[in-house]
Amino acid sequence: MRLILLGPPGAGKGTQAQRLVQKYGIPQLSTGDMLRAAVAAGTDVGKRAKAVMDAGELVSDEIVNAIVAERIQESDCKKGFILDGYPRTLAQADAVQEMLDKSGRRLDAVIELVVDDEALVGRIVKRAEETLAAGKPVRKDDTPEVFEERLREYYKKTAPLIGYYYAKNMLTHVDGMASMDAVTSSIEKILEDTRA
Ligand code: B4P
Repeated sequence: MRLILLGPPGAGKGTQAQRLVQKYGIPQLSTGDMLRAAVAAGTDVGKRAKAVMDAGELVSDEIVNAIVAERIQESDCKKGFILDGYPRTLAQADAVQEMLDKSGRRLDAVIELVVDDEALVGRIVKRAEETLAAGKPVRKDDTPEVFEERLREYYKKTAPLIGYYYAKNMLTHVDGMASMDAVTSSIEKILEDTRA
């Protein structure tokens, strides 16, 4: 199964991807996690990405496409994968198509998690407070100010993907305002229908 989870920052893409990993046994390819790992490891990619991520902007297509192209070739992706937070631009969507075409594979579903802006900000503030209370380091991009920029980037660069996948008749919406369990059930239902 090959799936894209689309949606604004804080919509719950990562949360749902982790649950689908448990159920379907396919890997979660989160570009956010990969980039944060590169920053933590101090690699060249990490050094180039850090300031951009801290400012709430999108890392360059060149960097992100390269890390996904490499990751997708690993053996655990043979059975399928969940793309979480990727693609985020039209150029990245074209890159996904190219990667799939090269290997003769296709996407099974593109699922958009729909959540209103006010709820998104509330979730991010809550996550920052909970992380702080647990004595862990808070993500630099989880402040209300940086979050505003992440949302602006989303509407400018990522939202056009909704029309892109709609035109390909691949897009399904899920109410991301519902509880985490309800969102998971909706996604699983879509995936079962896709496979039927
Ligand atoms: P990401 O790591 O992808 O961060 P995100 O969009 O904020 O996360 P997500 O939607 O997964 O929300 P989550 O489940 O955590 O990106 C971070 C940065 O990396 C970007 O700003 C960019 O700089 C860079 N980047 C990543 N990919 C890139 C790309 N392809 N191109 C360029 N740059 C890229 O959920 C958020 C919170 O909500 C959690 O606390 C969760 O518990 C809560 N929550 C989830 N579902 C809920 C529900 N149903 N109800 C209530 N709360 C819920």
